[in-house]
Amino acid sequence: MTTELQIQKLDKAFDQLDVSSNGELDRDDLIALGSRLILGFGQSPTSAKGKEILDGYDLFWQELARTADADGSGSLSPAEFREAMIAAYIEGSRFDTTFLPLAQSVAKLSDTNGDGQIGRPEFGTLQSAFGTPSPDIDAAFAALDRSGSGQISVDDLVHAAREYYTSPDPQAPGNLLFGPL
Ligand SMILES: [Ca+2]
Ligand SMILES: [Ca+2]
Ligand SMILES: [Ca+2]
Repeated sequence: MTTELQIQKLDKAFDQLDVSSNGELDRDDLIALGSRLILGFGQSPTSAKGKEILDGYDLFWQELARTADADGSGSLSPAEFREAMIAAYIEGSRFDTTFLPLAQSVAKLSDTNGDGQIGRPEFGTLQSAFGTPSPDIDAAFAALDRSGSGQISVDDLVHAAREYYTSPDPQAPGNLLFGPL
């Protein structure tokens, strides 16, 4: 059973991922988002970190397209995307195989000095790539920095991503990964 909350989060995710804003998600959208992240953090797409991100988005796309492109158009409608995400990551057990590696790569990219922590400026760079408006970035940071230390650990960020994309729990802090829903 997928809840309203889960569907709300997936619909918001679709809008973020549809970089070309044409109402359909395709591989180019994901590669564009990956490139935006890489360039945002001052890396080159051919660097080790850059390649890891692009490979991660490619794997994610393959997972989504494998079963979900019902009309064979090479792109996913919001409904096809929702079904694919539910099948793979909410009802299915593919998260650790085709989503976790991507979430880890993105979190590691965001930890620019490699100390395992992500500060507000790095978090802002990350969120800007996803198109998150500034007030929402502040709200997301406050929700995820539960100790109020001014840092979010790489592990906590990855955990928040798992909660955002899969959890039915209305209290999960990760629901606020991209600000208030
Ligand atoms: Ca698109
Ligand atoms: Ca399609
Ligand atoms: Ca850091």
